[in-house]
Amino acid sequence: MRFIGSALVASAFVLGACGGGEKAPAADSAAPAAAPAVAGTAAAITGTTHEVKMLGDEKGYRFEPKDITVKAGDGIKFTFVSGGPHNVAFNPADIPADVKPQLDANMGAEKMMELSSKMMMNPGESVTISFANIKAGTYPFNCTPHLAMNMKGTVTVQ
Ligand SMILES: [Cu+2]
Repeated sequence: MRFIGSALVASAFVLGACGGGEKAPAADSAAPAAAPAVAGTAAAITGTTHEVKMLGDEKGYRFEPKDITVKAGDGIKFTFVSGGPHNVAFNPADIPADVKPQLDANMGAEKMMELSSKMMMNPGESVTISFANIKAGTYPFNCTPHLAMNMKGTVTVQ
């Protein structure tokens, strides 16, 4: 029945479409797609935005400061200073399940994958990560390209 109905609709469309360039949507494509996994919504920074530099020079690859403590609602702006490319990535295995969705949503636009910020290629680029709605704890992070060179840090949320 469904096939016949669609065929009739399609025929009617073809007959009536002389000169019209617009295509009617196929009936079958109107079926809703599978619902996407519900992603967290980024929580806006309500407190202080702290600054962390990302460096690579003769002294090595590093975050400066490498360990930082923030209050609930604060954010951190990570800025590429030298020696990239750099990013900011949390290892999903290090992040508690009840923190992961919110932290992932807070990683900023253009994030590369779960808990990984965009890759920054040039001095002056930055990513700001909100720690709003993140429960108290210490969360280790790293720079993916320089993980093997020990470019690591921690953020402690009070
Ligand atoms: Cu790096």
